[in-house]
Amino acid sequence: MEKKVLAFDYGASSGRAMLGSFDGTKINLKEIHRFDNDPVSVNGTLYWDILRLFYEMKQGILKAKNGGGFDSIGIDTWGVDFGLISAEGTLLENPVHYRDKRTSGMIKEVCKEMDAKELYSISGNQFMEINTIFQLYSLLKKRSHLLQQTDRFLLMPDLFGYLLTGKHCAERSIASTTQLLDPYTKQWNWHLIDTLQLPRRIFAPLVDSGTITGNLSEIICEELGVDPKPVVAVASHDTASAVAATPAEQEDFIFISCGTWSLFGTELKAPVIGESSHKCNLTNEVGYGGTTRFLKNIIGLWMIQETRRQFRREGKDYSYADMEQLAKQSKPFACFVDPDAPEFVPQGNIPRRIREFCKKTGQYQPQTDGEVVRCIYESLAMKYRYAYGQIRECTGKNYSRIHMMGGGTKDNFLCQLTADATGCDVVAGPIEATALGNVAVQLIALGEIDGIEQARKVIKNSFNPVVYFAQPSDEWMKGYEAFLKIVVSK
Ligand code: LFR
Repeated sequence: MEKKVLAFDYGASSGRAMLGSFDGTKINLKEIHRFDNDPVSVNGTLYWDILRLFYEMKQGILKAKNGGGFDSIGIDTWGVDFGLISAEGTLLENPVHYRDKRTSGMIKEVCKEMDAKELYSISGNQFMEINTIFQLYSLLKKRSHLLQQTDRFLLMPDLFGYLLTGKHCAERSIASTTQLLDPYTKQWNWHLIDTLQLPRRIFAPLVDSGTITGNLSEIICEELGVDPKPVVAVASHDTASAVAATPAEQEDFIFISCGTWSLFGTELKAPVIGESSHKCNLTNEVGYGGTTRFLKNIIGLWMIQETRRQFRREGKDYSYADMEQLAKQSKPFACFVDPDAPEFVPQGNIPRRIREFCKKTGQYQPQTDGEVVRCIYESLAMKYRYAYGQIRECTGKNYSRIHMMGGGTKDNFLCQLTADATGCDVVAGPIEATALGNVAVQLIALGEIDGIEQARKVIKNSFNPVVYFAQPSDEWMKGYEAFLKIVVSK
């Protein structure tokens, strides 16, 4: 009998409900519902519109019910963000967006309690202001009354799971984006939590990816007219789901999960935490089956998305394809930025910040829209090359190809630039890696697929990859040297 599972995949700019059907050899994915995820700024704080997002989840469930039913539900989302739940089970405020300024300066504050070297050695996470640890610390320092009223903090996929089932849990892949999880034991890092004086009670019980955490609650079943189907805590960090779906044949592979962020890394059996990984600021996150995702978190297509919004604010209604065309028509290697410079994280006028960055670093300042976009594309590709070198240095391994997955692979220009910059062939796809990973882990939990290796074979069977062959050149070499100067010297 064909199994049907419902995967909710929430990204930082949009979300969707995908119905995955499995006939024993292939997964067929159907998008049944898509919606925007627009954060809302209120009195200077940037929030996620959680009730709207939950409303959309209910619409997805209704559409799945009316389209033939489903056997289980799984949810994956972006990392680090969370909701605060009171002892009565209510949400105390809207979850705050990781791009909100509340974490500004918090790395320094936390490092007064525990020095950066020790913090890295016990967390294995890349230092980024967006991390949960810095969000919670800012709450403790600036709004401790709110933390006092909190019974649990639930990361986004666990929060949606709670709204569906009434059960609290912390799935390990998403918990590993907090910087508060021990990467070796995969338990909450109580020593760190106590050092920062965060209340222990707010940390929910941890569960492995693939655990059935409960059934749809009575109230949901009644409201939507559905049966109490199981909810599976999949590899609920979107990156973990995407990597679970990598159609790799070799044990050692490089992936780029490419969307709002670009996650560049590899899958390992154990964490790599040492001086060079600290120097390179690489992260160790937990994957399906307790694997380690060893990666660099790169700002990704956010730069393109936010630039498009700026162009729109200026009355220029470009599509992504238009922007790609403009970039292609512009002169290559004119200037570079470090996409991960802090000024590119918040919303706002990215083209202006690019020009300021170029001015500050003594480079040509891009004038036309095409030049701005070309600068973003090439800088991203250069940053991939940079991360590639760091991953090789820290793992001591060599890799022959890059698996590029996610929505960003629709962008042929970026795929080709990635191949040319890194000198590695790029195998692009699946575009829907995250949803496929979500579906596959549900199918494993339901006993329909026999483990992750079989899941990867099924996924490989279910789509056609596109290969971009590397065409490295002297121009790329020279361009990379120029890029290194601005990244290292800024
Ligand atoms: C990708 C992602 C990254 C995380 C960033 C912010 O969608 O989940 O892994 O660092 O979003 O949460």
